[in-house]
Amino acid sequence: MPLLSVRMRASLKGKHVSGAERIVSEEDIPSTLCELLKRPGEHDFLKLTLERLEEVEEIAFDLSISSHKFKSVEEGREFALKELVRSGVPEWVAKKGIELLSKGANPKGGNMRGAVLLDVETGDRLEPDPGRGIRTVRVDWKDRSAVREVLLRRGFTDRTLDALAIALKNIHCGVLAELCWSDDPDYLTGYVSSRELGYVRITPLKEEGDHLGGRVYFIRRERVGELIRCLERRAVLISLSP
Ligand code: PML
Repeated sequence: MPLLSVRMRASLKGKHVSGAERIVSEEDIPSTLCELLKRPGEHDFLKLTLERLEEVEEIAFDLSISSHKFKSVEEGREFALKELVRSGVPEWVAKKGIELLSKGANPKGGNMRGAVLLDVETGDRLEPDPGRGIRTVRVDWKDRSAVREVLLRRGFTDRTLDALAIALKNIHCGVLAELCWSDDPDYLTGYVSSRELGYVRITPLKEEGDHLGGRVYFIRRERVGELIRCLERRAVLISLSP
């Protein structure tokens, strides 16, 4: 059965407020649209994109999840640094990633819409447009409601559900390690993920009220073109069993 990517993004006064994506069959389009239209909260612009997918790759959910709580942002970020180093990122490159997210990675100030790509060897930024960054799209869970139920039962959140899917696709495409915390000023949990360590949730990675956040992907320069194509173009569905 043909599958479609359904993407929603909403903004208020030019500022991004909400985004979501589903990969569904034609018959599920009406219910998916209703669900996505309920999500954004206050907005003055909303764009829906529906796209028929030629090819969808299925991958298995094969990452462990762990959660770590700290008393302060300093301790949380110190732990994130250690986890990035344990994933093979040189300490100074990992520090640069943390600093970029904490100060706002957009060269024009503030957050980026997409992720920063950092060369693990030189620490150079490799996004073709550093104001936009690279967005991991065309990814979803094969059985979203079953995975959601399991994650919520374990005390995780809807954000974990979406972030975990992105982290899995990133690793599948060749990202060596990822660092992420939200730009939502009330959501203080972020994560480091890599093939070696799995999905490592860390609280807090930012102070309450802080609007700065985003994603940094640590990658190898020689694979950058192939990696960007995979992250932005290849459609991936994640299943709970192989
Ligand atoms: C988690 O709770 O597992 C971390 C999710 C980070 C979400 C980042 C985002 O929403 O942009």
